[in-house]
Amino acid sequence: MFVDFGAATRAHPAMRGVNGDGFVICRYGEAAVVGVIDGVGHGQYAQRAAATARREIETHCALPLEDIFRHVGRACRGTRGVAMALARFDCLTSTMQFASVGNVEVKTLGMSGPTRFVLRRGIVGLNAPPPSVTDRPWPDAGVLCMYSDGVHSRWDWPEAACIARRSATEIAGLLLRRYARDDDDATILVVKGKALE
Ligand SMILES: [Mn+2]
Repeated sequence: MFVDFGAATRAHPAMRGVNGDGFVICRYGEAAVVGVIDGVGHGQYAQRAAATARREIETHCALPLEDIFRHVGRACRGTRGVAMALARFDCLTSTMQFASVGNVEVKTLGMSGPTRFVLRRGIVGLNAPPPSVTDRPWPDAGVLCMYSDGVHSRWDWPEAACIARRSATEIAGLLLRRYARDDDDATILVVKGKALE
């Protein structure tokens, strides 16, 4: 695979390990779909919503992102719903797609051209509009991070040497330790281009 994927997540410190966040890393063929999911609120009902969403993404990961969102929306109707961001990386074309509904944010490093993505408001499973899907070239030296709102929204990347030395999983763990808030579940997913491996 031409990219390295990794993630770190932990529950709200008062929730005894019951995590209402989740993530998915789903490789198939020469592509992968990755995502961060935040079940509304925290505790067991948030966990149930996030687990429902994760199952739907894994089952339908080869479909277009809009269709995955539709499946998750339908499956999560009986739950509290989720905020969710998904990205697809295509190895054959060196491109990526991104779509998000709710408060999962994204940050990139080393990408050429515009790096802003459309984040739609709403809750998947409740009142969400269809996501707006953005297509971008994916550079060999690109780094992308998706994170739930249990992570402070303003933070700085570690220095380049640190990113080069560590795996995506290690970088996600490092960012989570530095920037997770203590009043919510927190999740960070990191994607690292092959030139950095
Ligand atoms: Mn949250």
